[in-house]
Order: sequence, then structure tokens, then C-alpha cells
Amino acid sequence: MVYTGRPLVVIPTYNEAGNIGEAIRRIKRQLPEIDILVVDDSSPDGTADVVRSLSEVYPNVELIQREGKLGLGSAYRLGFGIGLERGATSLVEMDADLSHEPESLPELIRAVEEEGADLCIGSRYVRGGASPGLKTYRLLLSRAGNLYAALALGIGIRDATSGFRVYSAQILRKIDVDTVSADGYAFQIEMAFRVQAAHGKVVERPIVFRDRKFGTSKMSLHVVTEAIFLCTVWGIQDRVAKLTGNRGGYTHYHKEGSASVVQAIVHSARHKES
Ligand SMILES: Nc1nc2c(ncn2[C@@H]2O[C@H](COP(=O)(O)OP(=O)(O)O)[C@@H](O)[C@H]2O)c(=O)[nH]1
Ligand SMILES: [Mg+2]
Repeated sequence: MVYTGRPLVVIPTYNEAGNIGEAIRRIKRQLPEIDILVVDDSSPDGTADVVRSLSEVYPNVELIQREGKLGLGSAYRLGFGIGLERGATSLVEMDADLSHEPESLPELIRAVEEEGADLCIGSRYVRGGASPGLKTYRLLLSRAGNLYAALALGIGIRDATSGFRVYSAQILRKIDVDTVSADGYAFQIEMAFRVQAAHGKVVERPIVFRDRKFGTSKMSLHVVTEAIFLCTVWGIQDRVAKLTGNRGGYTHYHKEGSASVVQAIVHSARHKES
């Protein structure tokens, strides 16, 4: 498959057999020619088989199957890497579970492909956006997460945890996606934070976020604690970098790298000295 000069939609899946068929059909109804890359982590429910049979019906639907459940962030890193290598001009993130309505795709893609945005976020929290039927605790969690991310990181984004978004290839090359380490909500926040730090143009467009029809959410307490922890570390790092006048040479704290907050701060300060 050749993506040169076109957007690529990357969809990570884990046990989405009940959703992925409708998702692909509805995306293709909106954008018949669009390239879709599904990254499935050997879902026990046979999601991959559904994708394989649809790829015989629809053009430009491709499947990558990985050995085990390796996480949402790593699925996107892989998909984006392939898209960039093959010359895609923009890269789309979306869930398979129909929370992200395929009917909103053209507008989000247009913002990047035609209106010069580097990141267009499908947002629940701008005028016209909504999340009807979302359970109260999930709404609270999302609101609190966004508020905390905004306070800790100073990003002026209303819906920084939204996973329905489009990046320009150019900004993904600039922010070096391979070194993004977070996996769940923190992945979305880290990506948005990096785009802003790289002076990318971020816009939000309203979406209606629906609760998933089939299957269960893979988001867990671990994903939430990871987001809180990483936002705190990045926030401290960013402030230290600002105080030491070293924001330009600022290195992002990496989960697998230095193992503690203290090390991350020391690292920032050292950077200033050298
Ligand atoms: N490949 C892959 N996909 C995943 C993994 N975890 C979640 N997903 C997919 O990522 C998307 C978002 O996950 P979801 O459970 O809907 O999270 P929520 O929207 O926050 O409830 C869905 O399409 C999932 O099937 C994973 O470990 N590997
Ligand atoms: Mg979802």
C-alpha cells in the first residue's frame, strides 16, 4: 500500500470484533479512498479475522497483528512510523469502538490537510462538542484529567485526553514519536504537549463522543495513575527548565529512562550547566 500524499487512519484494537466492522464501513462511507491501518494485538475475540475479511471487500484496509497486548501508545507509534515511512501527509488516531464517529473524520482531516493545523483534536469541551450518555465517573475523570493536565503543563487545550485527532506528518517528524513513552491517557497528553512545545498549531473541533456499544473499555486504574504521575513530572520538569532558562534544551522525562522524578529534575538542571 502506498500512502504518499494522503492521510492514513490508524486504529489500535483489542477485542473490538463487535465494533470494528461498523467502524470501517462508516469510515469508508465518508472517505471511500482513505487508507486504514488496524494494529491488533492478537485479540482473543477474533477482531483480526473481521478486519481481514473487510480488507477483501474494501480497498486500502490493512492489518498488522502483534504477538500480545502491548498497549495503545505503542500501537500508535508503530502505525505512525509506518505511515511516515510510506509518505502519508497526515496521521489520524481513532478508537475502533464507535465512540469516535466516522462522520466527523472529514472535518478533522481538513483542518490539517487544508487549513494548516499541525494537530486537530476532536474535542468534547468546545462549543458544539458533547459526550451524551457518558457515565458520570468517566465524565468527572475526563474533566479532572484535563484540568490537571492544563494546570500542570500550562497547555491551553480543552480536551487534551481525547483520542480522536489528526497530526500533520511534519509535526510528527519534529516531535520524534518513537521517544514518546506514555501509553494511555498520558499518551494523548504527552503528544499534545510535545506538539505545543515544538510550536505546532493546535486546533480543536467539536465532536460528539458516544459511549461504546459493544465490548469493554481497556482503560484501567494503571492508565489513570500513569497520567497523573507523568503530568506531574513533566510539569515539574517544565518549570525547572523555565526557571533555569533552559526550555530550549529541555529533554522530556522518559518513563523507561531515568527512573525517578528527582533524577528527571537533576537531568534538567545539568542540561543547563553543560
Ligand atoms: N492494539 C491495541 N489496542 C488497544 C490496546 N488497549 C486499547 N486498545 C484500543 O485502543 C482504543 C481505545 O481503547 P478504549 O478501551 O476504547 O479506551 P477508552 O475509550 O478510554 O475507554 C480501542 O480501539 C481499543 O481497542 C492495546 O493494548 N493494544
Ligand atoms: Mg474508546
